[in-house]
Formats: sequence, C-alpha cells, structure tokens
Amino acid sequence: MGASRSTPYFCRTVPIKTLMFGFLSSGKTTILYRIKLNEIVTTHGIPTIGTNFETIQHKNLTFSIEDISGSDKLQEMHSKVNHQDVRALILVIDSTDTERLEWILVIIHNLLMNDSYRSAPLLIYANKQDLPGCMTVAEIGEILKLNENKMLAERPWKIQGCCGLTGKGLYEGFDWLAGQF
Ligand SMILES: Nc1nc2c(ncn2[C@@H]2O[C@H](COP(=O)(O)OP(=O)(O)OP(=O)(O)O)[C@@H](O)[C@H]2O)c(=O)[nH]1
Ligand SMILES: [Mg+2]
Repeated sequence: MGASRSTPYFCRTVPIKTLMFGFLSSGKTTILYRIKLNEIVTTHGIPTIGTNFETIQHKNLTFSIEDISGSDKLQEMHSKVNHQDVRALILVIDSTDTERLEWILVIIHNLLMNDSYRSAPLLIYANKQDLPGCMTVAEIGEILKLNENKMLAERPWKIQGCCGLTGKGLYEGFDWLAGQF
C-alpha cells in the first residue's frame, strides 16, 4: 500500500530529461547557464564540443538538460542525440537568422517524428530579441506556420521571445515548461 501511494511523489522527483537543440550559435549554452546560474556566461561564440549536461531545479521539479552542440548539418545533429527517455524539448532559434529559419522546419519534423517523445512538450526560445532587425515571435510563428503544423498538434508547445544575455523571457518560458509536468 505504502509503495503505490508514494509513486506519484516519486515520479515528480525523477529528473525530466530535456533535449536542447538548435543551429550553431543560436544561444543554447548561453541560455542554459543563464537559467542555471542567473549570470551571463560568455561563450565568446566558441561552439560546444559534444554535449553539455546540466541539472536545473525549478520549483519542485528537476530538469536534466542535454545541450547538444549545434550543427548546420542535420544528420550530424541527429547522430549526437540520445533519444531515450526524453520528456521535454527546447528548441533555440536565433531570431536574426532569417536565412536558416526555413531549415528549422526540417529539424522540427525530423526530430519530432521520433516516437519516443511524440507527446513531449516543446518550448521554442526565439532568442536574441535584443538585436536590431530581429524577427518578432509573431513573424517567426507565421513563417514556420506553427499553428498549422501537424507535428505540433499532438503536443503542448510554446514560443517565447527571449534574450540569453540579459535573461529576459527565459523564466517565463521555463515556467510554462514546468507547468506541463
Ligand atoms: N545579442 C545577443 N547575443 C547572444 C544572445 N544569446 C547568445 N548570444 C551570443 O551568441 C553567440 C553564440 O552563443 P552560444 O550560447 O555559444 O551558442 P550555442 O547555440 O551554444 O552554439 P553551439 O555550441 O555552437 O551550438 C555568443 O557570442 C553569445 O554571447 C542574445 O540573446 N543576444
Ligand atoms: Mg553551445
């Protein structure tokens, strides 16, 4: 009796394995450490080699986040991912990167097709909102046709404008993600 009653509590303490992905230099590592340490970590644009693993406590939840170094080659990005037990997804977009935005669609489709996390919530950070000429959240949503995307119809998702350097918008996004568990 005791064991079955304690199961829900136990489930909440199991770290939520989260994949963070996006193109090179979109700001993944900056965002990860801004959320974790609440301070600016200067990566000086140096690409992450392999993967960063970090654990973030948020409210009563623990997220174990795998920050996959970006790649412009889709195949390469996929080969780096350990898909097992993934329960949440964070996609980081460089909002100034108008040229590669359409490619994000390909990534979304290929990654979200994975059966092991078909219903995992997806948080999209539209990063670098501080830079002049960046696309707004509404513009990105329209270009990516997020509202009509069938891959997204099956899961909760949210697009959040943010600035990895100042932290603006990061907690709003993370709060939403935590609210899905
Ligand atoms: N202006 C501005 N610059 C940012 C922001 N977020 C990150 N950067 C800068 O963008 C560059 C790339 O950031 P990273 O965090 O290293 O990017 P990444 O996605 O981890 O890159 P890879 O590890 O190569 O995949 C760095 O020079 C950051 O300082 C932002 O919100 N605004
Ligand atoms: Mg990085």
